[in-house]
Amino acid sequence: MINIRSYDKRRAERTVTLSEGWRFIPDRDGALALEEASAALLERGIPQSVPSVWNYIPDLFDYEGVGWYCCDFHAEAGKYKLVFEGVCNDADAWLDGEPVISHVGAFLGFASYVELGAGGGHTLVLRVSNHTNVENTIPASKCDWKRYGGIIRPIRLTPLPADHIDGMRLTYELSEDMKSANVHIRVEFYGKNTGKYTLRINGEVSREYELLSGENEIDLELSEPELWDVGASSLYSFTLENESDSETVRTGFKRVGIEDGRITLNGKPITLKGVNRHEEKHDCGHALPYSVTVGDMDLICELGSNTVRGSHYPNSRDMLDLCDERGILFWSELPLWQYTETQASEPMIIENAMRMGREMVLENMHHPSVFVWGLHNECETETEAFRLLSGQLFDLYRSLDPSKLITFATDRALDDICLDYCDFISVNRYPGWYAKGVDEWYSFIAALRDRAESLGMKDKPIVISEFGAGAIHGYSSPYKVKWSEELQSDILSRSIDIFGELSVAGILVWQFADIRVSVERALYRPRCFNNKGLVNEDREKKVGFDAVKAALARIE
Ligand code: ADA
Repeated sequence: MINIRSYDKRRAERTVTLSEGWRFIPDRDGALALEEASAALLERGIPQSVPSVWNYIPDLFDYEGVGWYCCDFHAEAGKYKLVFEGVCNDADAWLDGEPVISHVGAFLGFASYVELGAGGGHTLVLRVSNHTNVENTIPASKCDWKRYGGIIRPIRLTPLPADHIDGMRLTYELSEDMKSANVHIRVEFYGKNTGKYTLRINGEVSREYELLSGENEIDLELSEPELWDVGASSLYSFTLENESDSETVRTGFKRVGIEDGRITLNGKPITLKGVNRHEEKHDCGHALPYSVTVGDMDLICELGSNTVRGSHYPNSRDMLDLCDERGILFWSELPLWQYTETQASEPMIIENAMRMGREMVLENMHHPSVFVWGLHNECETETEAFRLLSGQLFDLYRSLDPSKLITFATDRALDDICLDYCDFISVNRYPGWYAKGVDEWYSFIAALRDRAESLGMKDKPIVISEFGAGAIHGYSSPYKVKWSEELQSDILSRSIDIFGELSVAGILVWQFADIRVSVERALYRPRCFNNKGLVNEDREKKVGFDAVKAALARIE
């Protein structure tokens, strides 16, 4: 198994990030073969740096289809690991004219081992497609965000010694009193016979291991681990190294659970407070510079959040690292957004959802911030087809990573037949904005509690995974008219006060920032943005930001 990311300092120092010198051409018919595309890239390729989306190239703002990228670089002969941290959506890659890897599915990393026969100049070519349809792609063409195309996350090339390790996977169990942790490390050793490696924990030598060719298991006990917690980010690095090779996994120890209708973190009840956030900005799409992610996290912390829902797809390593470091819980989900019964019965969707779900878990499970895997969002979970798919995904996540919770966001909780496939019930609802008044929350939550009790799920916590209202930044109205900042602020703070009265287990505002949406939604999304952000697309605060901050501070 090839793992996607390595935090290892020594490997990072040798790693080349292929960020400059790229060229791009659109392939409007999607008909070009590698040779033709390579010639066209040489002749008229548009200079690009990577990560980026193609939508900001003149005339390509709404372009959906196929695009070709190439990059010339220099490297010595030898073995390398070539890591693609994410493209939108599908990719085929060739190195010096030879196919290296194909991958289907946006927002997930993939990697390949490559052998460079000679040192000198090399060429990497990528065919990227952001094609979607309503039948069998994930995401589908129906979604409430802009369908960007491009290489949205870094591409890295790491030299590997002839004998090397890869695919380090760490799991742990905390003892009942959380005073010790049993740690299991699985790692592949690629070498002829055996390899001597030293294990370091936070830089300190722990002990030596003789790894055998193939898969190895290391078990150890750690006493008195400092727990990772909200606002207290104790991180541990586990490094296996020798004179020529090293690999590191960074993680943290925590226990999430459900007790008496509450979510617990390290044995203590916690109310989730925070935002839904799209990894998007109006001038760079999903290819966010690190500085933007840091700025977003500063605002999220300033709001008094302890949780971010990465709606609606797996987020970048930058974002998860920052959540790990700042002690912010993270909810990770697949972009199965408003899928229908028909889609859930489509073999290709089921196959891709299962594969992408597996990839999401294996890629992100070491991040201590990740506390819950999300199955899907606002799907037809009143149907048998969704019961089947939800059950399959639930079993997959639980078996791959039993240390985290599982949920899905439903907008039909009173009819939902999949609620047994979540550890806490997550509801999306917009009283005060799309329908009825904010006070509808009282009757809705009462009805939901009755239903949960009748299903034998009385103790399942209820989290408000989405609520909100739109506001155009700078649009002020004393009458609190639709789209005014005052109305948004009012709906949000009144809702939060009601959630406090009703003692819900979590409150996640829709949404952190205004985002671009797909063009067919323009007639009911002013400016072609989803304007329910607490900040606008330039991260300027709306009136609701401070109101939400004050309201969240009133919640225990
Ligand atoms: C849904 C959906 C979000 C967004 C929101 C809205 O709840 O999950 O992605 O579209 O509605 O703004 O209406």
